[in-house]
Amino acid sequence: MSTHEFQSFSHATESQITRLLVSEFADWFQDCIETDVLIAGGGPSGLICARELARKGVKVVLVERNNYLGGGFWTGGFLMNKVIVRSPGDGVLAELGVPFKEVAPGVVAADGPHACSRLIAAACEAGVRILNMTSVEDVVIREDSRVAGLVINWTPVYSLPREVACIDPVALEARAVVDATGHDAAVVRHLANRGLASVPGCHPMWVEKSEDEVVRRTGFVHPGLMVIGMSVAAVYGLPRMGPSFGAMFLSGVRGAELLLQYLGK
Ligand code: 48F
Repeated sequence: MSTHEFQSFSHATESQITRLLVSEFADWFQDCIETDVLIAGGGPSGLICARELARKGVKVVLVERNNYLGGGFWTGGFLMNKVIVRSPGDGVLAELGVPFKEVAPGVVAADGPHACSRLIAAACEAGVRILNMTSVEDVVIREDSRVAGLVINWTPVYSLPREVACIDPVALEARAVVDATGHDAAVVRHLANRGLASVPGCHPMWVEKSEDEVVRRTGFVHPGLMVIGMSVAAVYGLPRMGPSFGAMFLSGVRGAELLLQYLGK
């Protein structure tokens, strides 16, 4: 794009822009209220799972409490902008078109911001609907104890004093819910608080054991509720893995495969 022959911007008044913003958002949000799959958390596992589902025609809404997506995937660890991925996780980097280099046998390094932005773009391009600045506050439960949705509120609400922000949340319904909130396992914790699940938390670091186990244990932990990524480690008391991301990708992919079966797709 060049500005050599720059002409004025097209006409639009302030009120027109406000109206368009409201109507565009309202129409879009209406379509988020009932979905096939609701994913809590937009880190690497949540994003890849959402992308895999959406590209197969599943309607997916991803709820992320921060303004930005990507979770812990922007930096590889210790504020260093390189991400390490052990094989076979590098297959996902290759598929996303992220440049990487082999730095040890079966171990690759990529640029964090480049890898993370590619992953976010891939999820958007696949059709994932993203609600950022939105926090999961609770779950929706049905008589058969199935998790049938998520209770959400705007994240800024939680920063306000209680006497100022007595603001009720709203709920979204889905055929399946995924906890991809990382170490917090925030969705499963809502069940654990009612004695319906437990979250022992991660055990000390042991990358070689943890990555394999996280992928193996990815799956449903309660009717209607699946865990992927580091939530798996938190729920099963697995060792933490530190700054190695292959298991986050493959857990997300595995979760998507299981969800496709569950949804009969
Ligand atoms: O923590 P996060 O990146 O989880 P992940 O996908 O990947 C873990 C790795 O980044 C790394 C690791 C292994 O390599 O140990 O930590 O399992 O992303 C979790 C996302 O969930 C959001 C949070 O802001 C982050 O972007 N999140 C957490 N709690 C909530 C939430 C909540 N209550 N509501 C909405 N989003």
